[in-house]
Amino acid sequence: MTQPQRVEHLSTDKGSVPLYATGVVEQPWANYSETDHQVWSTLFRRQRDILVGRACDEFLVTQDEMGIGEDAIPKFSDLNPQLLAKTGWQLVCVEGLLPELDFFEHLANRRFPVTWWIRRPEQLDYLSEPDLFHDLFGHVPLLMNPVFADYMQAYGRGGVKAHGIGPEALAQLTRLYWYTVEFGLINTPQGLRIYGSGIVSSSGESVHCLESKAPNRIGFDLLRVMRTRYRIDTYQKTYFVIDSFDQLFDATGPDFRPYYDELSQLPTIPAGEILPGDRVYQRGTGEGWLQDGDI
Ligand code: HBI
Ligand code: FE
Repeated sequence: MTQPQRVEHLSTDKGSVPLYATGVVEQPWANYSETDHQVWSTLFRRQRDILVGRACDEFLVTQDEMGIGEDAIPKFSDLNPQLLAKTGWQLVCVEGLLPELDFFEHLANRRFPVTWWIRRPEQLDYLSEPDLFHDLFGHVPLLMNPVFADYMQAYGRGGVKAHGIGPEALAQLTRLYWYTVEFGLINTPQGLRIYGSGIVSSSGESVHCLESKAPNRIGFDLLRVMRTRYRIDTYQKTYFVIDSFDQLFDATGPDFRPYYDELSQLPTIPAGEILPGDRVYQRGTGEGWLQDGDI
């Protein structure tokens, strides 16, 4: 274990790029300031309010079950026993974004890297890189769900393979993560619900993804997803909707090698495009659309 350091940005001609760090560190829990704990509490309360009726039950139930509370930043060492007992996953503490292969290897071994630092009060609404709130509030609850937990491990194993195949395969597999783990929606008898961590950790996008008229909501199709480009700095133009976590797990069960071969012959799809054959969902929460300009 090395001492944690705040990961800084590097100014380049492409803009501000986060520096990657590989180390697993000890969560410096005693060093969190009162402000850090307040940021956690504020974000936690705000998101839990917004997510009732918007996040899927699996997410809300597992979050309660885990014992993540609003009072203070949780200690990873307090969460690990429940997680280990339920699905065999464990949290490891990291300084920030990891190189892809390191990230995949953690997932393949049922370890989820959680960033130790939390955003500043002036960054409550938006941050371009994962922090503790995004990782812990957004990603960790569903690791308590057995099917989702297996999907994440399978994804990590697939990532290690794709990394060995080449950059195109890696880009295609990364789109799958983006449109499921980060920005996925799920269809339920009550209407569409959120499960993606990039959405559940964002107050604006939690509403936008379900209630705005602007984005497309398209039924999940593996190869379609792997061809769809995305932006990391705006709300998504398209969300893909699964019917169940079993569907997701089953669709991604086969070896992806033939898919990569097939995809190498096909063009990528711009984020906002609808294709013939797409199953487009017309409704969000079932409470009607907001007016243009509401969001
Ligand atoms: N590292 N800590 C961390 N968290 C991530 O979500 C993450 C990462 N490294 C790479 C990465 N995500 C992406 O490349 C995903 O596409 C897999
Ligand atoms: Fe994330």
